[in-house]
Amino acid sequence: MKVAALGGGVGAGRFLRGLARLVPGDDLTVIVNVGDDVRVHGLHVSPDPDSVVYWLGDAFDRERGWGRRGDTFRATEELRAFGAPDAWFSLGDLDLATHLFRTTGLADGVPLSEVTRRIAARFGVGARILPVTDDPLTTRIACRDRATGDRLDLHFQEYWVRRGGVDPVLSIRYEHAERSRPAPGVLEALAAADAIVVCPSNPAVSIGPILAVPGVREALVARRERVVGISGIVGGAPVAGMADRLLPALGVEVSAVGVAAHYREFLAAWVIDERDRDLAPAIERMGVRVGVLDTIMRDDERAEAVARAALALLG
Ligand code: FO1
Repeated sequence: MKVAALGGGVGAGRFLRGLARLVPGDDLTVIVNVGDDVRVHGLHVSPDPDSVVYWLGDAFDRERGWGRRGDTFRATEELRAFGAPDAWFSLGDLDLATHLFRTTGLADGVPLSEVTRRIAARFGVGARILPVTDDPLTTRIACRDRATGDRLDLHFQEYWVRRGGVDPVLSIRYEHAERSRPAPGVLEALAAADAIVVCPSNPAVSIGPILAVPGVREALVARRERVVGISGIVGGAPVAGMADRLLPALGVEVSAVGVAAHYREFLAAWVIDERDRDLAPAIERMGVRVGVLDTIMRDDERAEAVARAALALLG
């Protein structure tokens, strides 16, 4: 069985540990968000592709929620002592090696998708990890400075890490998306998949940029009968991350129904948590099949159960 999954960040990583148990090796293709990618100290940092690789390669720091387990931050501390302007973004010492390897590869003309393949191979990841595009694509957040009320236009990482996600969000845009092309293999994986899974990732800043790459949303709509998603919103709040601060800017209600409605154009089935059981009829009225179970993925066994339920909903 061939499966293509769309995602990025912690929600995806946790779930993919379970999905990869059911769909071993390169029968699983993960199409990953690159809108969070950022240049730090001249290095190309790809947080979501790295998260997925570190999760599947069992190297992720689950406690911190980003970066490599057991990492140290001596280089970042030293950069802070220099007063380096980018030192608000912490790069672990081991993680730095990933960014150096990626940046030199890109400078030598190797596409991001190929560098990502090499990084995934180093971590023994069998699944194919594909950045959605090799082209520039950046998530920008327009917001109001919480202190002054001034309008700000920020890179996602400036909004979230540098300023702590406290500024009221006005709008979200995926810069350069309209000029980007799907990376080699993305549309092919979507066309060949027996199942397409939308991970429980942030719809605004993880799934949104993926869908903004021309051709990707259309590919999902064309395969609607094979598309299942898992809600990352449980009981009206995100299980992880900041979706509650961003979804209202897209006009999306922060609930399992709100996100299902946002995806309905390409969604055949939707997995929700048992705490949201009452929402099932409203989702079914949109023509979307619903699976209800405990979706809190405390460990890989739970993640596998959620993945199994999602695939079963497609029949
Ligand atoms: N998140 C933070 O809250 N603070 C950081 O300093 C930080 C550094 C960082 C470095 C590499 C990386 O891959 C991720 C990093 N993150 C950090 C997480 C990241 O900002 C976001 O959580 C993701 O982009 C959202 O998916």
